[in-house]
Amino acid sequence: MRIGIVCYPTYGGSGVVATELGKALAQKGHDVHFITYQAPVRLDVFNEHIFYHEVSAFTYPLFQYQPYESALASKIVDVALHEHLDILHVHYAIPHASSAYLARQILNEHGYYLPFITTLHGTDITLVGKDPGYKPVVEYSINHSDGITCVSANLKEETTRHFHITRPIVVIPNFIDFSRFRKTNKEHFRKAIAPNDEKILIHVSNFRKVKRVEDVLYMFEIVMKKIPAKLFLVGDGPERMNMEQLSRNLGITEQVRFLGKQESVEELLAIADLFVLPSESESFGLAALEAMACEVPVISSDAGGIPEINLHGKTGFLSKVGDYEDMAANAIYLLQNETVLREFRKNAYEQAKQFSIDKILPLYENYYQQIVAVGKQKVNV
Ligand code: GMT
Repeated sequence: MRIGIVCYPTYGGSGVVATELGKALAQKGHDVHFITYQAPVRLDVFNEHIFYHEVSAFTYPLFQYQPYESALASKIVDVALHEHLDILHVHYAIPHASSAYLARQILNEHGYYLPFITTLHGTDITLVGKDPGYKPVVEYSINHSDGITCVSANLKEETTRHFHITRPIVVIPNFIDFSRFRKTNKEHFRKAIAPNDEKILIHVSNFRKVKRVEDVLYMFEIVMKKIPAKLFLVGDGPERMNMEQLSRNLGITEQVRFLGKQESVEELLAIADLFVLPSESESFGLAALEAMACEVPVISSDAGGIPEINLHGKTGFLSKVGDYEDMAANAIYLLQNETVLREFRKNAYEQAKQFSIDKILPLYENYYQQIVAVGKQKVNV
């Protein structure tokens, strides 16, 4: 198949999922055309089946805001006509689904029906999409997609709760590539970082408010009073400065390392004992799944789709959003019980296997085929 993929190319869950999906499809011989404003950060391989088309929005002094949506729709039309795309897959509804809709309408005038699938990832529904400033367009473009997928059952529920959806939504969860995310032996690294055998806790996020990174620090302060421990904070974003200040106020800077954005998170996960994810809202929690694939149990909130990944009392523990004391108690319990921790590590890995790319990729391929078949009957309707 010739597949167009539209996504956010920078750091962020939806862009990562879209890029990894595209790479996996290319490996299976599909031609994959990324249509984005910048080369996706995870597009780090050369493959004869991968193509990149840059969206460049012409600027003009009259524009207070760049009309990116129009530029994207125009690029989709251009790529579809020249590369003969069979299907377009847009990740994150805003503004990708409405650009795809406009492109499909334009192409239809050329006697060419380009079916598109919209994958909803999270904040495009739960935070931004439901805002009255965007809602009518988001709702319309979801309902006029040829296919709709959600990354978790919880996000499907949220979507139908916030929007009047008239078409079926298919849940296709995010996936993990075990060739990258697996436990490796990095004992020398661990010894250098934690020379006194301290336990290592890790949090990875984009440091937005919704991630509640402050709860990671509050819970860690309780944990380190009981157990010698270190905390890695990986990622960057709007809350980073506030979190640095908070760790100073809490007097825990010696034990906390802000590592910024990291290309090889798996190397840090290889030496971690627990992953912490206290989010207020989280449609899936890909970062937690990556940790689990590396045999790291998860201490998390029970927000959104997290319970679909992190099984309470098995692969980690769930607490109410904001209950960092409970998270600390759960972490202490696991860190003080080596046998239980080992069992949880094994369970986390087994659970992650359910989301292996080998299982999830065929779900997308089958769905594409189904949508393409229906689309073939729709030229000029
Ligand atoms: O908010 C983020 O973490 C980024 C956001 C995105 O769309 O780039 O992530 C969402 O999509 C990820 C991939 O499907 C999910 O793993 C995250 O749970 C989801 N984030 C939220 O729902 C807050």
